[in-house]
Amino acid sequence: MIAQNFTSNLFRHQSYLKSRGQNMDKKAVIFGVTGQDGYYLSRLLCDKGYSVVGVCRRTSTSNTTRIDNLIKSGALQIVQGDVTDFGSVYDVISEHRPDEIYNLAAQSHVGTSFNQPSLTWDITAKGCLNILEVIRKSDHDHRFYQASSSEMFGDQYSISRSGDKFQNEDTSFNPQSPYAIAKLAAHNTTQLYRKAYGLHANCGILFNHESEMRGESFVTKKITKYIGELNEWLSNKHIEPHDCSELEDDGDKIGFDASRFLDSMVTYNTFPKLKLGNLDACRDWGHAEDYVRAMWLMLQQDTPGDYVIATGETHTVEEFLIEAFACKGFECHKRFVVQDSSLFRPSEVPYLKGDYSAAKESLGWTPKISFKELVHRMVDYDIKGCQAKWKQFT
Ligand code: NDP
Ligand code: GDR
Repeated sequence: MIAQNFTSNLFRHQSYLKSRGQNMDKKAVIFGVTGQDGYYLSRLLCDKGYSVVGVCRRTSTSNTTRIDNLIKSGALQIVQGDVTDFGSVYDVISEHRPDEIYNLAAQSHVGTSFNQPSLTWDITAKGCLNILEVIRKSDHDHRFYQASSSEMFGDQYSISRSGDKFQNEDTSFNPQSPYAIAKLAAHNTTQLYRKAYGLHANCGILFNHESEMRGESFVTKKITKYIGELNEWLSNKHIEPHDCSELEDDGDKIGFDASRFLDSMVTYNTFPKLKLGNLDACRDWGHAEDYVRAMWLMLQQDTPGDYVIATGETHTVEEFLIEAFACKGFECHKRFVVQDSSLFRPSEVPYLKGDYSAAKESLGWTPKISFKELVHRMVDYDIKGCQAKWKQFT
């Protein structure tokens, strides 16, 4: 049965490529295809006519929500595998013999890495080593992309002549979390395999990038999803975001006395506040759609290398909050947000702002989506998503 499904999916995949009149010459394998970047990268490569194979780990419930449409259309072929399992990595690469391999697989949540350091190491560091070892032993020329991270800089930055603080390819690393340590190990291993074995192995040192498809535990998505839900709650009570004067502060909730408006048994309504940790951290936030283009560009170069991918702008978490709440016309975010000490990290990365000059010069890459547009796209998406969900129940 599994073999039958596999064959029919493969057939659909090949028919899809033929129907688009595109060549099936270039093949890519993506580890971490079910994540945010996996979605945007597989879309990009399918559009470019690649034959794309995505590697998914086995889970008890489906983890392919983001890529279901690509799978159904036959554009993306899925195979099972796990980067921590050398045998499955070997099987995927030796069977498909891809020209390009993208390693996006990671336990990618920095906060979680403090609670699950060992798992984070196995996936984020050793997973990369497993892939590189298979590439090294293969008789096929594979180009490799490793998803390195600005978290590796930790508390380090360079200073320009005008006193501006930034990070680029020459800034030193000082990781501040088990996640960042694992990423730095994978980064160093990729560089070693390039130097020692001549592999076309590349590291994209990507700064934070977000999108409508961002995982729900990252701070940006937490904020925009909350705004979507809050907006729905208020509109059901006929309260305008720009006039929330009737709302009462009720500790970690906001309250609303509905007795004057509603013919209902329930006269006092509450809605939870948004719980956040550190609001002072500065991040350089871009859009994932721009960043996956940079990954692909790196693998098209004759010479492999490492590149900082960023926007060159930095904002605090609080500035993100202000921009996001302003999108819907809220007068202020403060009455809806409460700080929760359990969400502060044991050690924090205080300031990130990337200088992407090298990527601009060598890859011709620049970001197209601004901070403001990123925030607006995420808020709009979550507002529409919450409205649609509410309609299902009414
Ligand atoms: P996500 O957390 O959205 O995606 C991570 C992916 O890794 C998921 O597909 C996940 O699968 C997969 N994965 C986890 N464990 C394993 C495993 N053992 N074997 C195979 N696959 C596994 O991350 P993003 O898409 O945001 O990021 C992509 C990569 O880029 C990550 O490596 C991240 O650390 C790195 N990065 C991200 C940045 C960002 O701002 N987004 C910035 C810099 C680097 P599942 O769905 O089953 O959980
Ligand atoms: P980060 O992203 O740690 O930079 O890693 P995240 O969105 O988790 O945190 C950004 C900043 O916001 C602060 N913060 C909170 N963070 C979360 N998740 N939840 C909260 O409630 C909260 N409140 C405040 C954090 O302390 C931090 O300062 C992301 C991931 O995608 C990594 O995989 C990637 O490598 C880096 O970006 C670059």
